[in-house]
Amino acid sequence: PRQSPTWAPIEEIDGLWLCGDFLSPEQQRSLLSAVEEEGWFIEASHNQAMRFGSLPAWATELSNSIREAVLLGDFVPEFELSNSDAREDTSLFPILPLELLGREPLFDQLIVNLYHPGEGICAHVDLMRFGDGIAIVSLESPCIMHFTWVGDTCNTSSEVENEQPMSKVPVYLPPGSLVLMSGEARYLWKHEINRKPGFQVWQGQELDQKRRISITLRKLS
Ligand code: AKG
Repeated sequence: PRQSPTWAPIEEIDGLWLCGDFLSPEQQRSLLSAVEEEGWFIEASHNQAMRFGSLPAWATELSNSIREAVLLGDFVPEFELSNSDAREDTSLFPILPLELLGREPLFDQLIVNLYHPGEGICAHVDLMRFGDGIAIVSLESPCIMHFTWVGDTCNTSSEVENEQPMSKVPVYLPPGSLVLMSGEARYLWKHEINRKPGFQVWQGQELDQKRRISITLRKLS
């Protein structure tokens, strides 16, 4: 059995959870080898792979670990529950709504993205064809993902452009981390990664940009 993972809510964003120690260095190496063995990125021009339906065995294993990490979650003090029986009360389980955690399969769509230094992904809300509960596992370079509130619209760009510009919420994603987005974090906040010089600054330091691989798991709705 693995050690209890440490979950932290991102205070500004409802439904956004970060597990910084989701994968040990050894687990990260083994996941990276499994991804590399797929051969998706042998050609230098290839930087994304997508799978629907039945996922490679390593991705199913990863989904199982995500479910387990949520169930084993060690919460930060503000979520420590006063009564020891409270964890039995599923309505107090704040990471993923239980109906998401109990669905089978938990995820049936996989995207693996490979980013070279300087490359990122533009601000977006994931397509509505995917249900609630999105998981992103980071490997190799750390990065900062920025979140921007889109108000009470979903992802119609014309409406989004009319929103007041809001400050972005930076979230530091170390290698081996797991991000879970549900509810507002999934539907009402856009996420982006800008790895151009000047945007990946954390605690006053520009992050060293190397290759980054991310694994995104979602469920078709
Ligand atoms: C996407 O593929 O839609 C993502 O947002 C990926 C984010 C990431 O690479 O961490």
